[in-house]
Amino acid sequence: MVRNTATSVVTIDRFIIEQEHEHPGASGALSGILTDLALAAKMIANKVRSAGLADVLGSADQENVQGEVQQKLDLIANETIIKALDHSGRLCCMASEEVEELIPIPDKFATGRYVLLFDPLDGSSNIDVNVPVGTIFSVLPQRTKGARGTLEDALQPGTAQVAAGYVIYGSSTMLVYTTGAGVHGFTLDPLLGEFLLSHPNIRIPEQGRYLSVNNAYEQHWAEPVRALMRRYRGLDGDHTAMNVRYVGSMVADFHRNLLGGGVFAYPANARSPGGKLRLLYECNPLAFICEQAGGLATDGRQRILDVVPTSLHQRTPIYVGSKGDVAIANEMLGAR
Ligand code: FBP
Repeated sequence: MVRNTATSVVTIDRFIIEQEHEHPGASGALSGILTDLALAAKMIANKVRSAGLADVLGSADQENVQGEVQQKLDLIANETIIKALDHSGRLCCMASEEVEELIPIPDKFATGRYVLLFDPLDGSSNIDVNVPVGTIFSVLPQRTKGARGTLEDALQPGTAQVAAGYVIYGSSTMLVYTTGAGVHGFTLDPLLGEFLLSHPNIRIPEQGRYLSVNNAYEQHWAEPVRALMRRYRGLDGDHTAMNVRYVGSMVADFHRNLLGGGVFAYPANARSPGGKLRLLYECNPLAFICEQAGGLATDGRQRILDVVPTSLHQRTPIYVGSKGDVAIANEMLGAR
């Protein structure tokens, strides 16, 4: 029997609309934001793919708000996202890891009731050596009343997120997102120029194979963190030894562990006592995705999504991944 497979191709646009239909009161604004982000992702993917040819590699000779040298592609990705979303009438403000202050919606454009937080190109220090990089985003509802958003709208705990996702620019380009109804992955078909549903309902294994951590900081970790890592590696206690895999590009490390199971950890260390990674642009969105896939995320004291942010560029330690493995981090680090 020949099966009709014509309807089995699900584009991201179709998927977003079908999900919207499950919420009869939805205005379509969130769907529009996701569609705009998918377009921005395709534009950034295009730049990343031709980076070596187009003189966009290397440093732009500027430092970002973290004091790190920005790569040219960081700036391009940042601008691409802002320009793809600022005129849509769906956002009241944005904030980016690459921009110190809140990004206002220009007066000439209408505003909406959502806030977009993003890291335009995570792992960008790896670009010059052709290692996968990614874009991470988080969408919050506006909580103040005015047309233009304020800092208060951006400084909400991760539990307030209505959507979060990432794009990985790897051997293929993938967009993975959640709106709180599971985690779904789409692969960019470069010939069609469309993201197609390739990984519906991603579930992270309960126990994982991979441990992703930068061991070079071991001497700067607190003793409980060192003990935890020894346990993960099967050196102490009864944990099966995990394979250490560390790309040094959070999206790539997180993505592998989401599919294969395991833990991504960036603990605090004596040099970065508050951790390195940013709560709003990196940790909250990936924690939301991980929990939606059946995993956990903690800072070692509490659930990442419960942390109440006090500043836009706040950093945090993070342990995110398979439920069974992150539970051990909670236990050994004394999380409540
Ligand atoms: P950037 O935002 O500056 O790229 O830093 C984030 C990041 O590259 C993560 O993607 C990665 O997990 C981490 O830093 C690597 O840091 P380290 O080199 O200290 O292990």
